[in-house]
Amino acid sequence: MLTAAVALGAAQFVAGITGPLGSPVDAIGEVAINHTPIPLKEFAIAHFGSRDKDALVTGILVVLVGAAAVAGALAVRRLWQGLAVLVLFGVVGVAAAAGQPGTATDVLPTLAGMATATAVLVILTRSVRAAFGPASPTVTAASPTMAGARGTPDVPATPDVPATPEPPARLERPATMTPDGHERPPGSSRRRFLITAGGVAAIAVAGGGAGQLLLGRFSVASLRAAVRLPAPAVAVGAVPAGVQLPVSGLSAFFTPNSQFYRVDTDLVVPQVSPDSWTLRIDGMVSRPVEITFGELLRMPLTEADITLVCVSNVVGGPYAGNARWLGVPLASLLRRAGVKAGGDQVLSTGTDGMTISTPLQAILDGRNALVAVGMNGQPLPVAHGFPARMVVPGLYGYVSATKWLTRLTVTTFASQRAYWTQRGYSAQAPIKTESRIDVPKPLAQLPAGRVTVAGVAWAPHRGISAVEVSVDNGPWRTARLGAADGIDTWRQWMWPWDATPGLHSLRVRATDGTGDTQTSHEASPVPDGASGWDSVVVTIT
Ligand SMILES: Nc1nc2c(c(=O)[nH]1)N[C@H]1C(S)=C(S)[C@@H](COP(=O)(O)O)O[C@H]1N2
Ligand SMILES: [Mo]
Repeated sequence: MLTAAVALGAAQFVAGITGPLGSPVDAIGEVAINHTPIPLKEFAIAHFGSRDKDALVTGILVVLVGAAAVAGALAVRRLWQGLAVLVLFGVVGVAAAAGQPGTATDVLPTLAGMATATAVLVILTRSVRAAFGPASPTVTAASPTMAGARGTPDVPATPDVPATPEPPARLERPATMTPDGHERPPGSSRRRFLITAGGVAAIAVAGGGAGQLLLGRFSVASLRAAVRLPAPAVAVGAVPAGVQLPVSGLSAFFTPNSQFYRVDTDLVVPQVSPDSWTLRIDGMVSRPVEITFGELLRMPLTEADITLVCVSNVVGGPYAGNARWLGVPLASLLRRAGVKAGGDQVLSTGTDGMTISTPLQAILDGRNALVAVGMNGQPLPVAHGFPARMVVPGLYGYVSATKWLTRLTVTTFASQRAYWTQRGYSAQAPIKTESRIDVPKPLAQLPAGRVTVAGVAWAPHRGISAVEVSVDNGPWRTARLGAADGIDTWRQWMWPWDATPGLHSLRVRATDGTGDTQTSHEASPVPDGASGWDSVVVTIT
């Protein structure tokens, strides 16, 4: 286990030099993410929520510690068996790192970890055999100079690294005996083992810590802080009064960036420098173009309030957020490149290798489809796609909201499939009409009398025209709506309930701007989004 720790420490140290994508645990985690069966992914999201990545890394470390324990037990008897397990893990780590969308140097951390671990395993097994093992000809050997040092009891002056194998004649000598035939002071080899082990642990911690510090160099936080966003050419201005209803516990109309849900496949948040970032537009276009961040910021910027929803959001779930975005209309970027006839899909790519397919028609039909650079008055947060991402009203994030955007390819649905489509999700995925009860909380205990039931409802790009609440499966009652800020954002709602003592269930449903009422049909997120009515049960006393 110490060997595994030192392997990770050394790898982390080298990753601090070569870059964050080389960390073997993260690289293996990425492979796991990309190959996780969809039901398991939905399980992880449902049970670990946004801590699913921590759960994955913990799982990998648990497996690693378990395998290391087994490998260590093997190695004490037969070193090659322990080394074989180590090589196996090394090969997996190298393969995982090589498969990442980073650079060729991303395999170096794993190789360095392997090399260090090999040396450490040899040293530790010998030390362990000397300290705890039965007489063994290969482990008690010591050079004459070391034997001299051992003549001084209690002062282990030399490291416990055997320099030369024992001559065959001395094979019978027990482990507790020095080469010149004296009894070794009891405990001294154990002490030496503890010192060696302590040293290895210290190297592991120091390597890991130094790597962590060095990795800070790759952060683009300071570059982000230096970005000055230009004023929009098309501004939305102040939101209508009354978008925010006066209910505590209700989701804020604009989700603060720090509280905005984050969903992506990345264990390591991509750090993309705006200085080297470019956006390439190619495929079925007449003039492929490549645009720098500076050029992007000099184009006329549009402001738009848009609610983003993840397809993995279950009914009543948290993966929806509303923000004021600032960006360049995707349509104008595509027009620059000249879209040729015949294409029906824009395949966008993130620097993390994510691919997302968006219907060309949704980008060109006049809605505020943007390459966004700003979110709620700030440059995009790094975790939300800095320096630039896509935002398209009305479509789930996996078919519209590419973060760390670097390429737009005009193509066809028939010829190319995107990441989640390859994994069983629908290619076409408009956001379903949903409503959520924010207050009261599930299983709340409240005094009888006036209780405010409130929440949010969304049907991006169709708008919300009504929300209704039902108590104990009784008649639907019309809720009061917050003011509408266009059709692309969610809308708050509240309903005053005269609550009587007992156990009650509350349900909510919304009607969108086209007059369609949210379906009661319960669907899980796969393949094109959850549906059904949110409900909470509360106790009134
Ligand atoms: N590059 C990249 N972009 C991505 C993803 C990703 O994994 N990688 N996830 C998508 C999904 S599934 C959603 S729901 C949204 C979430 O955006 P947010 O994290 O800013 O809320 O980003 C989308 N864009
Ligand atoms: Mo998503």
